[in-house]
Amino acid sequence: MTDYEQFIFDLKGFIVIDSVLSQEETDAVRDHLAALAQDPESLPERHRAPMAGPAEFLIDHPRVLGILHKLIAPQTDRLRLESIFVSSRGDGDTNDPWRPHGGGTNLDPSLSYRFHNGRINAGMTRVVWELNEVVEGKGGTCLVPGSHKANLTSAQSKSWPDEADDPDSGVWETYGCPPGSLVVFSEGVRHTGAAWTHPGNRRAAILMAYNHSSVRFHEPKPCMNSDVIGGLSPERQEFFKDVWVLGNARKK
Ligand SMILES: O=C(O)CCC(=O)C(=O)O
Repeated sequence: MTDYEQFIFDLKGFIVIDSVLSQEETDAVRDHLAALAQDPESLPERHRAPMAGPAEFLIDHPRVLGILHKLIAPQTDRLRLESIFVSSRGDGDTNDPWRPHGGGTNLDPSLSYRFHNGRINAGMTRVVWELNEVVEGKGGTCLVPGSHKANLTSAQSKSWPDEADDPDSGVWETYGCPPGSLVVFSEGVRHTGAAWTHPGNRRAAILMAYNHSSVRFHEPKPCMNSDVIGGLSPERQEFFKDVWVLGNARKK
C-alpha cells in the first residue's frame, strides 16, 4: 500500500484500486460464483464457498495483504477473515439494498478507526472484489467519506441524522471501476449497498471482512465449515483461526 493510498484511506476511509485481477483470474472467480449459485452439487464439498476452489487465492492476495498489513496489523498471523458474502444484483431487482450503517467515532474494537504511533489502526476492514464493471452511480457501494472520524454522531448511539442518509443529501460518494477491481473500506465508515441500475451487467462481487485476530464481529457463516476450511492450503486456513493471539506453542 503506497503512502498516497494510505493518505486517501485515512482521509476518506476507503480506496478503490482498479484492475487488480487479470481477466483470466476475474473470469475464474466469476465462473466459480456462478456454479456455486446455480449448481453447488457440481462442486466438491470443499469448494462450496465463495472463497474456495478457484477463488481461494483471493484470501491472501498479495495486494490485499499489503493493504491489511498497513491498516490492521503488520503481521499476517494477526489477521482473520471473519465473514464473507456474495453480492449478486441486477437491474430491476425489487429488494432495496439502501441500508446505511456504521459511521462516527466508535469504541467498539471492530468498528473503531484510530491513528496512533504513526500508523493506521483500523478494526474490521471490508475488501470488495468487483468482478463486473461498475459504472459510477449505477450500484457500487455508497460511502460517506470521512465518516469514520465524524465526532457529532455515532452509529453506536444510533444518532446518525436521517437527513444525511438520504441518497440525495450530497454526503455520499461512490465509484466506477473495471472488472477485477478492489474496493477497501473501514467498516467504521457509513456505507450502504445501492440499487443496481445497469441493464445487461449484473453486480458480481465478493465481500470479505477481515479483522484483527483478537476480536470478532460476525457469527461465522455456514460456508466457513470444516470441509471448506480444511480444503484450503495450510497458510490460508490460518485466516479462519479462533479469536486469540497468544497460542500455547509460543512463537519465537
Ligand atoms: O455494497 C454492498 O452491497 C454493501 C456492503 C455492506 O453493507 C457491508 O459490507 O457492510
